[in-house]
Amino acid sequence: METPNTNLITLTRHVLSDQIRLGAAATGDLTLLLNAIEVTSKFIATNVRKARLINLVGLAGETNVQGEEQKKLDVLSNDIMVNALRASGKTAVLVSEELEEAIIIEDAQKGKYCVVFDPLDGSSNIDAGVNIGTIFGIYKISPDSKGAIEDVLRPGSEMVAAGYTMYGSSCNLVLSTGQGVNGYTLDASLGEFILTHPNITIPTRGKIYSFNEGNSMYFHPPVNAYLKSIKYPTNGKPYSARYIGSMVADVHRTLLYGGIFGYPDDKKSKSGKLRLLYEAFPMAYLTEQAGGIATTGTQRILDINPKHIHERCSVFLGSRDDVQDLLKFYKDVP
Ligand code: AHM
Ligand code: MG
Repeated sequence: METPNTNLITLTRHVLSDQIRLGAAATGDLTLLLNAIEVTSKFIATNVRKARLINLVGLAGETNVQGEEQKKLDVLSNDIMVNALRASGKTAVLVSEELEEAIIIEDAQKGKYCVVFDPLDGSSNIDAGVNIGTIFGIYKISPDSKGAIEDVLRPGSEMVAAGYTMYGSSCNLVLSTGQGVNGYTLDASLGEFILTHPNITIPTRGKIYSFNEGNSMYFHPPVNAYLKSIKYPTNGKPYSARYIGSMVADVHRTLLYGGIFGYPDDKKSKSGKLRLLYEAFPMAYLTEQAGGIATTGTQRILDINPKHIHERCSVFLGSRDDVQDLLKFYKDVP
């Protein structure tokens, strides 16, 4: 029998070792903040797993058999994140997909980081037991700011960290603090995320495309022309289609196996569907850190200057060569 590893690299140990390496510049605040996110991921993971058993499935506002009001999983996930991030004492501004307005943290608990997040992305998949996830991005407030909305209305390239947790057959947390991308798997018996995917790098070319092709009739000409080119190649094999409809799962697969994920703007959804701040930015940040490209088709995603916290944008991301192939169509087909 194999003896257990006694030199486990947990998420906290790994992030701490990075901070120690950075020396005087690091205060440990980011480590503590990430620790709060890690705890929320464990809480959400455990509730996602037993959702059907404890009446977490269904619409918020519905009552269960005991006549108690149910809390939808995404509401619950939002609540735990807001509570844990506020209590960490390391945050100044919070933006959640679930909340219309940003939360400005009161002085007594204020820190210097801003967290933008989608607490439970892909939640329409919950009832079917399909993978869902939490997405987050982290900014540091400007030196002269006390924490204001302007601190998060900044290009994604200014984020200091981004990541996601995927709740699937295993629970995986994927994180970048600006020095590459690492993946950790939750060991439920230990209650710790263990480093299992060090230094994730996207293959330069993949064989998979991931689009909701049901929207083809609305897609702009460059997108349809590109899709045609990979389905009917003049030489070589056509690409395989994989689309889960859960961004975290579709991007996770793209980071590991390569290929291209796309949710473009189209004739119906003029700005696309995905949210810039807490969906597109964190995933674009991770993609670039893993050596890939993330674009709207006409612009690098991380260069966009957000005007509103909930704005949307067109997204294509993945392997360098695949995204460059797509971009050629944007140049050629107006
Ligand atoms: P949500 O934030 O309402 O869950 O929507 C975002 C999700 C993404 O996870 C996924 O990429 C996309 O919506 C799928 O949309 P569609 O069902 O239109 O293909
Ligand atoms: Mg979402």
